[in-house]
Amino acid sequence: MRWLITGGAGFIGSNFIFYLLDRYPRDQVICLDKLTYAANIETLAPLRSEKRFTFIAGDIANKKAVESAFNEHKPDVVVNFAAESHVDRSIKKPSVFLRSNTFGVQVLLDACLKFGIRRFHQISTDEVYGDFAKGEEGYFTEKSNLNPSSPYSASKAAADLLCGAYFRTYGLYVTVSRCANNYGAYQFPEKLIPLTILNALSDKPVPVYGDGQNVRDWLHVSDHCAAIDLIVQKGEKGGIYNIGGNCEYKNIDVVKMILAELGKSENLIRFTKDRKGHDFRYGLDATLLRKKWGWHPQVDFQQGLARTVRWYLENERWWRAILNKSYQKRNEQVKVNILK
Ligand code: NAD
Ligand code: TDX
Repeated sequence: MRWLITGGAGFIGSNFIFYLLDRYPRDQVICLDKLTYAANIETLAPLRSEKRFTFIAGDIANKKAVESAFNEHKPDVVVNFAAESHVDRSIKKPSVFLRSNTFGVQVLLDACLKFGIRRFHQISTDEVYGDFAKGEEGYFTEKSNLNPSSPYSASKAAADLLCGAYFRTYGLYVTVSRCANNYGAYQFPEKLIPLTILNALSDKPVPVYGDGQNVRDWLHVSDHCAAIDLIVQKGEKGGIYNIGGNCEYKNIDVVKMILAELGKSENLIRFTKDRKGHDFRYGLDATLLRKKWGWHPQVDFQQGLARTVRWYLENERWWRAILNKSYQKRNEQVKVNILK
């Protein structure tokens, strides 16, 4: 099988590429990525001599670039991870989120129709359902209404609706998965877990928004990869699948667990001004995935978190290049060949 993975130089997409090459020794993987600030091309360096892997610099919102990649590489399946993914950035500057996360998906969907792609899978998020307020209980199922709070989650919700429309109107074989918060190796250090690890390592203050009581459901990235694989192989045409971690923690508790793992003092914690429109709790019901195929998370959070802390300790070269911005130079060298 020939997989086109968009956004594969980022956190989850790169983990999925490693997963695929390991699991399917006869498959080919093509990665199309714009190499934004969130990508570090060094993540994919171990694949430089891998004959089953091809990297293409390109923007999913550029129709010509997408069509030229589809035409040259003739993928069987497209899995779209490409997106602007950081909520705080979307609050400051929404436009690029609409362009990449919504318009980019429409460009991909059109290309799938034009090139007769067998499967298109859209990686979405639990954030499209909106949140449960403090004191409220409950879980969102795949049938819950979409009620996104931030420009990021609105741009993702719009893409989900487009996927549904391309299934209904054109009969395209589309699936969508909505996942909880991921953690693990290669996560860009602007997100809560890697930011806390790296700040604590250099004894810098660790920012906790508001009172730290907001809740997130955590899933190790390897469990997310396994779920995506299942959905791509077995998901129904037009199917939507929640991928939950069944692992809810308050932010303050996650931060304290990381500090304890690193042997650092809780005095590093700084409560800061809250995020605008800050979602309180998501609460994802992942019964469908469990009932259909017996999927459930394999990685225990405490062990997965300890393993993630260790990964950052052992891979200083990777994150140091991000902190001192030298990774951008490497990205720019590769972007010289960007599809126009
Ligand atoms: P990330 O920010 O680490 O990586 C995103 C990648 O997409 C980067 O390599 C970037 O260069 C690329 N990209 C951005 N815009 C592009 C464009 N226009 N064309 C081509 N490439 C582009 O993100 P992530 O955390 O790996 O998230 C991947 C996907 O999973 C996103 O769609 C996100 O919405 C979704 N998701 C993430 C989480 C999470 O906890 N991180 C949870 C649920 C869903
Ligand atoms: O410095 C911080 N301090 C803090 O308290 C940061 C960066 C975050 N937070 C809080 C905000 C959230 O309640 O921690 C929680 C997690 O924040 P993020 O890591 O920014 O993730 P979140 O906003 O929950 O969104 C993530 O999960 C869903 C991903 O970034 C999205 O791409 C995904 O769709």
